[in-house]
Amino acid sequence: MVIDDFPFWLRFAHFINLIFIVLLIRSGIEILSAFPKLYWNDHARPGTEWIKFTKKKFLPSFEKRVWISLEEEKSFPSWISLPGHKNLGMGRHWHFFSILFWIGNGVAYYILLFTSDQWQRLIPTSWSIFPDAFHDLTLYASFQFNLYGNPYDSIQQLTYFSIVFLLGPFMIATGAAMSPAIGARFPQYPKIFGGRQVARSLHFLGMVGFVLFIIIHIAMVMLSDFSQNMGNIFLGHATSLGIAIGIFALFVLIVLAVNIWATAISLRNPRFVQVKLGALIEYFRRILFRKAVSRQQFSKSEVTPFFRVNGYPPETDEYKKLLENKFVDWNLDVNGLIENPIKLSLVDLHKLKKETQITEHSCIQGWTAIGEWGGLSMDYIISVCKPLSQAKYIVFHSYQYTNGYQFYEAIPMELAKHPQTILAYEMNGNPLDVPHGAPLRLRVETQLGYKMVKWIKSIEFVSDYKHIGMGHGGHREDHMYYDLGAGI
Ligand SMILES: Nc1nc2c(c(=O)[nH]1)N[C@H]1C(S)=C(S)[C@@H](COP(=O)(O)O)O[C@H]1N2
Ligand SMILES: [Mo]
Repeated sequence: MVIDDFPFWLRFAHFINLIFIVLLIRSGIEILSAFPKLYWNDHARPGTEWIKFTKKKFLPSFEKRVWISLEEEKSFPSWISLPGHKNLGMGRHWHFFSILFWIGNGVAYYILLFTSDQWQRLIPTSWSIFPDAFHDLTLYASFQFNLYGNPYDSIQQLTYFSIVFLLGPFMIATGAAMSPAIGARFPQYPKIFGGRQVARSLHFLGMVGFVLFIIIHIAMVMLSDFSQNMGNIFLGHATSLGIAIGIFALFVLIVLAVNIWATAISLRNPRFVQVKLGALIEYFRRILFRKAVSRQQFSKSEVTPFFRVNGYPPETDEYKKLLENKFVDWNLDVNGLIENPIKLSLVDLHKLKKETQITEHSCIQGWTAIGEWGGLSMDYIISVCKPLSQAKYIVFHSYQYTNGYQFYEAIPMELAKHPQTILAYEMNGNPLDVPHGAPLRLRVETQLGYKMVKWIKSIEFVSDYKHIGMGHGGHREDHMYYDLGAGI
């Protein structure tokens, strides 16, 4: 069966796909660089990775000093990752921005494929495809290519089918399995893959699959009938060698230009990228995750023995004194736009109803750990404080400073009311230790770790976060250009 020329929409979708797949791969490698180790289980114990792209030492013990996961970040060069040089925040913005267009383009392509006769190019209609493919393979092995591109040979059809209908959806499925909001709302979902670290490893292998496909695909386009192929890809029909070379050069130039521009703007003006791409991503994130409430309940046997730490413990005299006195002089100061400002000591907190939960923690860098947390519900604090109607966000201020800036994070009021949003003073049945946030830390189980402020000093109800810090909603948003919403 020979279908007519390649229609415009098919060629256009192929081109859009090319642009965004390259952005996805490069930004994905950037995300990998923030935690360049891959595991087969969610405890992600240092030393048990099946592959790593770093030589840095990292010990699974805090006996001598606290090791923090930011030390595990690796700097990749810009030619391989977008934008390179430890820019996880930027990498994520480009990854999620590109996903929107890649999926949108993919959906349009699927629809047009099946509402026209073009699906016949990709979907095998006879079992003879397998013996045919074997036959083609023997020809390939002797470098006899028969790829006139229209119709595809059996190997092409099987490969394209696998990429379009298997690998593409697989990447979406494994990507979604890494989202803390999805995992919190549907704890069974990541378990389909064997947990978030397996999903992360598979997502990486899928990326390798895409890269190999792209290399072989381009090589085949060049090695078999080059001018016919380039003509089909761009014009819909065969063309001359001169024009084919021109088209190829045009493709390369456009892909290069897009990538150089995206890299340069991310390195020079990350705030611009954060604000612009972030706004679009946030719009979709709200629609998808606004209603996601954490329903996690792992069992005690699933608790992670070595729970990584992020952020060095506070060094201020104020904190050290409190620690020396075992926090008897510490008070949780709750203030801002509320009817009842309160101060609660640790003893007071212990008298209140205790919530416990065993949940999975996802750090934005990529590691996970399962822990049991005990403390009081934020919803209870809210009900006691009686927020004024203007109060829209709750800001958690820490005793800890990083490079001279006080750590804080803001979360929307609705998120604070979720049942598994708690102020924890206990971890795995013991009083919270210093590395993990003593005397009190936040747990917001649908979010990434950076939202969960440790070493809490005060809680402030505000109408907006623009006047706090640099005004982007948290220390990590201000200084590392992380996303405002931390559900993915
Ligand atoms: N004050 C403060 N809180 C913080 C951080 C920090 O650097 N300072 N790091 C955050 C990040 S990025 C993560 S992943 C979690 C880690 O919690 P853990 O150290 O208990 O594992 O704490 C969060 N809370
Ligand atoms: Mo983190």
